[in-house]
Amino acid sequence: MIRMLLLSICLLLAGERLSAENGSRLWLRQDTTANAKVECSLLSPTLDIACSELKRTWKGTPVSLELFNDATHTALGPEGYTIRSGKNGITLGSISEKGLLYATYHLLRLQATQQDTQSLHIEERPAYPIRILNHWDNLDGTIERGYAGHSLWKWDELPATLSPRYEAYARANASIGINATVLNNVNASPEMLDTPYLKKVKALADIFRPYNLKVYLSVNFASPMIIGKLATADPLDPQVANWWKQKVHEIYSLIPDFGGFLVKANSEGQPGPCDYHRTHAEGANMLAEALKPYGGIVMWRAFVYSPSDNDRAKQAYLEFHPLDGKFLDNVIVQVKNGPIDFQPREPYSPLFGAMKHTPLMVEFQVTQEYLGHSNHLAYLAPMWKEFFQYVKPESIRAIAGVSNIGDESNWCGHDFAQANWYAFGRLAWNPELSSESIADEWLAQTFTANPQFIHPVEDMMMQSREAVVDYMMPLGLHHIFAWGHHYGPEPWCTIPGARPDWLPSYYHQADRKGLGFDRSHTGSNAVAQYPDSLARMFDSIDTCPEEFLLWFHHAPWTHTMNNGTTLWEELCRHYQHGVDKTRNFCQTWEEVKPYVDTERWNAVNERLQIQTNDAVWWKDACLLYFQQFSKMSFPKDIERPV
Ligand code: GCW
Repeated sequence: MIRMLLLSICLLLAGERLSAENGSRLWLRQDTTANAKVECSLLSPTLDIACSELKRTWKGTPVSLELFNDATHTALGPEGYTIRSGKNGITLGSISEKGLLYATYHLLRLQATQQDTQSLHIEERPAYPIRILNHWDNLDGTIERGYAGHSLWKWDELPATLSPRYEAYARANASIGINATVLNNVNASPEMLDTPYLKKVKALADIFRPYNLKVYLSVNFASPMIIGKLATADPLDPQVANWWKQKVHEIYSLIPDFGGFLVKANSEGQPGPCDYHRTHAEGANMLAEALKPYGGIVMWRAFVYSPSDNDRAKQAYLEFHPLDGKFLDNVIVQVKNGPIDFQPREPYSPLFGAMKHTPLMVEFQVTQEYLGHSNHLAYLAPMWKEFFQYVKPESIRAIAGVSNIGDESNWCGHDFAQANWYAFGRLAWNPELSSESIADEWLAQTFTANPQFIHPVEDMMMQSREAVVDYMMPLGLHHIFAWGHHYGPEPWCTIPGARPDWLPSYYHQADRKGLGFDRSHTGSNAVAQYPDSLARMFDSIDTCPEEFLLWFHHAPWTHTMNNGTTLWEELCRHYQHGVDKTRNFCQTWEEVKPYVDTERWNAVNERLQIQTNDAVWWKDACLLYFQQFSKMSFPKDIERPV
């Protein structure tokens, strides 16, 4: 009787765990009862992880992990590795343990995605040495632009209580090659650098270290005043520089492999060197000098703009281009992929390619601030790949992604938002990978490798970002979001006294004549910030790619589009197309129901319904609003807005 009771309690608990684990296991869901033969003559925390991952999960021939120092492995660098089949099994090789850890996850990925592992000859090295997540997490547990619950970091409990999720987070990152993380919001609270908080950070860094995940912090430029009680934060003041040196020393005494600082300065109300009539370079260099002796770096953000007559799209370039070559060599300038702000589609930021003597890194936004939060399915790899169509991967030094991770059981809110965390890591490792192959990999590991599931769902993922562009802001429209939360449409928004560059009308410029922001030579001339050939292409309304038409031009409503229709008709069709696509997604999801567990199927289905309703909302709101200016009727094949 008692045994029966215990058994049913166990079954109940197991059942519950299974259900709560569904989303929480991310893409790491392989059976862990393998008991493989793994050989590793060395011992270390990192190799322990690699060996136990393999022992539990690998189902093939024996594996040995070996450190090499030959030319091949040296050329692959400390994070690079080889995977080779031989007579006695598979050998994972690297010059460092980090490489062996990444080789381990690579091999397990091959198994999970059902690749042939009979005769392997793999050589890998990451494209960038820094592949970093930026958490916009506040010390009070909230997350700026976060849509998956509260922060993973339980600051109140740290360092005494260590959530198991800290290690799970590090493991997930290691499995996709992410090797660095900024724990706190760029709108940084100065308290982050207080000693009690640094001890909490140390506790996290200790957990992350064996997974090769380095910790960085965002810092508030006025910290010397707010926590150091100095009278100024002027970067050229010796007392200020000294305060930072001591603070950095304290950090490294706790965290010897600390990565460095991320800084948002003189942007959206944050303090910075310009408050003291110093340049961004002077501010960054002062911090860089403090970090230099320890090998630390400064990631200085170029996301700056002020209420001025200048087109906002031009401002980062205008402020940073004159500083080219003025930064110390342990500073990297971090530039958002586009010139405005993570819109569903932007042309690339012209700072890339223009800062010839300054190391740059790109900042992508993984969290969907402008792409339907965690309600909309939007697979972002195609958006990031688009950036690389214009910016050569080898021209940048590192990649950052604004995290979409929170404390919800499935980490990212939407089960498919996990794919964006995954894709960010994979592209940061190798930007040449195709969006399709990353989607396939993720799907096979997260759901099932059955092609009857993968094909339609990969197709849905591949269309999803373009669908969002279509139903939110097609043809180069941008920033017509509702005030503040950036979720729904609000192209009509006017707020007396508000900054013009925070209002949608600033961006869409709709009037009786037409629609779009004139950034050609007849307008703000932002096109001139691009290299000549691109500048010419964007500048002419006839050669500007249609996807950027309203970004660069104020086009007449009757402008003839490539397919012979008018701008107005084409605009209507894009909105309609976006709506149609979301309906198709619901249909696809219905069809693949047999391949997905009920819990995740329902969760995704619910969100697809919301997305479809939202798409109609966007279409109706925008078209009815713009029609007041175009005064043209809706084409026949468009569902009439209500
Ligand atoms: O995208 C905008 C966001 C702000 C954010 C800012 C930035 C962290 O709306 O919430 O602040 O950009 O990137 O600094």
